[in-house]
Amino acid sequence: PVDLSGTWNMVSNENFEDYMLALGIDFATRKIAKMVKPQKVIRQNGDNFTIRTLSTFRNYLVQFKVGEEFDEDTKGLDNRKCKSLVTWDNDRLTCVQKGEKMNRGWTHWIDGDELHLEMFCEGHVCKQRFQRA
Ligand code: RET
Repeated sequence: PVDLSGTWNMVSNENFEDYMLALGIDFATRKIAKMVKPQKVIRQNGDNFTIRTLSTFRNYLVQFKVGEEFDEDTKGLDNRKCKSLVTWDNDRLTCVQKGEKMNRGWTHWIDGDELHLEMFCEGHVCKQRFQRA
């Protein structure tokens, strides 16, 4: 079974600016956000997840149970409300974030010793990779 748990440091970040633009994130936030190298701290306990995105600028926390839709408030990012649902798509942890923005979500998977994260919104895709801290 896949275990995403751990502390992960970002090693690459492609197209983040585009993704943030698609979300309508303001200029000042984008300028700072693209400079930071966030750390992911993931706690996986059966179907229960806590995912922390930590940076010197701002943090983001999301907690959910796989297969159970939840209300997500993207506070500090684009400040929207979504109905989010996370499921396993084979070995990929995949989230659909239903709301004002079309085709919005993300997927996490492990390849070798790296954690991959793709985040998408309205046709824009940001690709991030992380290595264990
Ligand atoms: C930071 C810094 C402040 C501004 C923005 C950020 C973006 C965070 C993102 C987090 C995504 C988290 C996910 C969690 C679930 O797995 C780095 C907090 C815009 C996009 C996908």
